[in-house]
Amino acid sequence: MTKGVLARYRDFLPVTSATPIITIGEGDTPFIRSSTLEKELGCGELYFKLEGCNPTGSFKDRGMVVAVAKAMEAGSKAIICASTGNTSASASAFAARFGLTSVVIVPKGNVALGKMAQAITQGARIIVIDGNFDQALDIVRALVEKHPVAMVNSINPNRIEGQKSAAFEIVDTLGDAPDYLFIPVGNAGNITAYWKGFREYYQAGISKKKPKMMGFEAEGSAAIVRGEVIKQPETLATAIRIGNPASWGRAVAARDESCGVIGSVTDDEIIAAYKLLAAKEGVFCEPASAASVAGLIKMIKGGMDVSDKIIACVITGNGLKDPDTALSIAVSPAESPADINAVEGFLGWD
Ligand code: AN7
Repeated sequence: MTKGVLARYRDFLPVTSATPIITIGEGDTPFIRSSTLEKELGCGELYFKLEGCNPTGSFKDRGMVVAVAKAMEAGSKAIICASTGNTSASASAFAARFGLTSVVIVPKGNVALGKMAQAITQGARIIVIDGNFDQALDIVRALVEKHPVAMVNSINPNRIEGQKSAAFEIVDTLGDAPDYLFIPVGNAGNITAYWKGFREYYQAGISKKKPKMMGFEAEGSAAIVRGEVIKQPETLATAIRIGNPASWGRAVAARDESCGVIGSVTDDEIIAAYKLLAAKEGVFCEPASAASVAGLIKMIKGGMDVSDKIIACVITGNGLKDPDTALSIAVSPAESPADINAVEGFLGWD
């Protein structure tokens, strides 16, 4: 049986004798070596951490399992989050499985189709606000001051605790930390969590080094890069369409302490990386997830030499979440009569 994050890493997590060791099968995701891009880009070794293989299709399950276990331990009957989609998909799955009520506040028109489908089918109480993620998060912060409901956004420290398990898994698999960790940045919880995980394993003597943390925001939402809150963030990578990252300061600390970079990539660069991952590696991710690889490509084009470096890119979510984006940039397939000769004609095989 799949152990799950709480059982596997309990010594590093805020687990007490009263914490329920719950799981939906999260964690232990594939860490695969690049077949093509490693050589084409000139990397020493290039790996992808496939977080879209978590049960609800994104890395959020790792943090949610800890946040929900601690909420249950404290006697909560309901959980609430603001979300660009994946947090709501994860929260509603845990709530459904463990008998809690889930409330999710999402921005109108900017949540990918699959994520909405998950939250709806898993029985969340969904409020679609006429506003963006940052406004949704402000509302959730105010609601939890007034009502007895547990907040499961990444400002809940238990979310960060669970998400750091992905860094542990990378070290457990590689035998040490990579030289560089490339990761998309939205609300900046995940870069915070990875950095915490790499630091803890280093301090425990399990790894000999710590990676440079390389976080990438979407250009239209690049608050950290620009050094100012963006009131109207824009990007087709809706998961990271966030203009006032909650873990801003901790992302900057991760960058500075690791001698890393927080940069930005354009939507065109995101889509180019998204297509490359699908077409050259067979990795179908959601657009936001491709920001990690887009950042790597941008840095290499800018002159960064990684020919003897070990690089890990976090692929945060599954491409099936966002079929609309996939189809909107694809060439429509040929339509043929149901006839072998016609099909051969289209294939050029006659
Ligand atoms: C696929 O679901 O913020 O920098 O509300 O879904 O930790 O925010 C999602 C974020 C990257 C950014 N990749 O991570 C939400 C939400 C995917 C994501 C991010 C998100 P953070």
